[in-house]
Amino acid sequence: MYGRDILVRALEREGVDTIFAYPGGASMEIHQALTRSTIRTILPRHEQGGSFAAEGYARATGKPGVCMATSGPGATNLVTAIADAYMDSVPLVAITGQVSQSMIGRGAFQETDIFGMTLPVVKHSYLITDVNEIPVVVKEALYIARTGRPGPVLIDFPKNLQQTKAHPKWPTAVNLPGYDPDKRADDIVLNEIIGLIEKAERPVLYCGGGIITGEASRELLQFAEATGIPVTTTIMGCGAFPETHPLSLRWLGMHGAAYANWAVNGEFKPRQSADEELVKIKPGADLLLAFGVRFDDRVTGKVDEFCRTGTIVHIDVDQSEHNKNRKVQLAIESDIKYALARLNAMIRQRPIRKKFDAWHHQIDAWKKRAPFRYGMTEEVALSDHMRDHLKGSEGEIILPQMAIEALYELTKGDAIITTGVGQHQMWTGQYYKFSRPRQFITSAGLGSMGFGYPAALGAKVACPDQQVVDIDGDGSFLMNVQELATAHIDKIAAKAMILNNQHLGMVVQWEDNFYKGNRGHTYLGDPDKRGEIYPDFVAMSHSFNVPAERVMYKKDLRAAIQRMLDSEEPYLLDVICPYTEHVMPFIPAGRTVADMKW
Ligand SMILES: Cc1ncc(C[n+]2csc(CCOP(=O)(O)OP(=O)(O)O)c2C)c(N)n1
Ligand SMILES: [Mg+2]
Repeated sequence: MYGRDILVRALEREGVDTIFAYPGGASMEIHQALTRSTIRTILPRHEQGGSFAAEGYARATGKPGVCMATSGPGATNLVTAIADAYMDSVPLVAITGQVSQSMIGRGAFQETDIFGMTLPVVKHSYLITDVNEIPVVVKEALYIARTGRPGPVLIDFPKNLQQTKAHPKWPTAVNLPGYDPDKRADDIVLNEIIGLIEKAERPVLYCGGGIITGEASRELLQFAEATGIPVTTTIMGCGAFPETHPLSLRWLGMHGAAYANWAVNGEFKPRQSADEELVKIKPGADLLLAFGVRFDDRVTGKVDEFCRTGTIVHIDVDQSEHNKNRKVQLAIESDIKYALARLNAMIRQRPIRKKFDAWHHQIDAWKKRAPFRYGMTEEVALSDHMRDHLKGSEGEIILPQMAIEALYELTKGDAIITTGVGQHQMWTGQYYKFSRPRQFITSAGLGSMGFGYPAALGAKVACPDQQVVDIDGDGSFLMNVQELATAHIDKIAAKAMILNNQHLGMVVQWEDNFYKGNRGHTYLGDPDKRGEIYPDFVAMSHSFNVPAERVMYKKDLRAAIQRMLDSEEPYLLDVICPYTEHVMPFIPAGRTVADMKW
């Protein structure tokens, strides 16, 4: 077999059913092999789209997503998704064609050192140097990508080896003596956690994407119910614990629920500047069970003040996260599903007697005081959006939060949702309540605009029977708008609902807060025709043969969303919203819960 065929056969043998691949000189040999394969090859219209789609596939299933590009510019177009997968621990295998071995290092046409370029953002990488290595490399790459803390793996494959013949030997097992992803906490240390719970008055579970990648949601639900400990998640953890559950505190951090931030940090007298002293009104958690999280700055704010007076227990499969951002009292290296299952077994034998009634009472009071909420503001009423687009129909304005709530209701909270990056992303987290893992697919750590629609395509390919909707921003959507072609040609019925505020809304929000509203290139419309919506996403979508419509008035919103949901094809709904809304609550970067606006 030729090297190209061995690679494709190896992928088939590992159960890969889909690859998002864009060809070129250094990878077309492999595309030739793919034409004879059972693997579904999807041609994105930009390698970034293909690699985000592979991430969407991986995030929706937990199986590695696979993408491929040619050398040079094709390979560099994959870098953003590789970095994205690294930040969010997504199993991604990126295959790149490389120039022939004799040309490497000579500045050959379309040569880049993609191996070197991506080194800081991969879990592992390979440059194939011998045609006989291919079966082992492919098996290892997929194994490393999905096990332990998942992440991206690169395979760089020189063209001459694609064209070399060999007799493949298929390995039956991986043999990686230096890599042991199967970490298990011992019972002694888990018992210590039970002791800490027995002693605590105000425990909180702070759970992240690790619960989802570790397939530990069921165990988490059992543990929370058996102990009565309230659960807050990170954005990556949304859906790890049902957000409609009475013990749910929703998500925490910069734009998270005020009550989640108070529960973890305590409630403080609101202060206007960081120079004012911190005055605590009510204490927060005295025990924080941090499971499958990494103490990201968007969660902690000023890290020294994060859960300042609580005892913190950190369980993570990746030891390098322990004491990295926040010093903790007890760090445990373990698979989280294993640890939670053991804890549950111990609790079954010796139930926790504590009830934490006073704590639940306090949390209920906080929840009542500061739910996620929105309404008309003076800024919106006086905005040029009102003047330019809604004159005479002011009462018909569609606020972005309203559109998400309507989508939540009309999908009965059951859709897979992807997003771009910006205000719409935060509001999606707030107004769509996620009840199961892998339902909310969002670029959290890297925050890559352009992620939403291609990720929706990948999720829809993986889960064809589910409704998949990308809730996007106008800026973010435009960054990979070409993927409407992929959707139409490959018949992938992923929907896009654009919350079109004609602005880079999140940057506008920061301009309003920190730069006196001075606009620094954050308007996306046509400054000469402010009364028009620009660009015309509906016309653009029609040019791709994707049905689309625009909705401007509240009275038309629900019916328009329903038409989008009923479509058996991809569909674009352009929802025109004001840009003057701010995402609330808001803790400015590096600040504390005392600085939270809500
Ligand atoms: C690739 C990339 N470039 C720039 C940014 C910085 N950025 C973060 S949010 C944002 C605005 C996004 O605008 P839009 O997609 O319209 O969403 P909105 O905030 O208006 O809802 C920008 C420019 C980013 N996150 N990603
Ligand atoms: Mg916008």
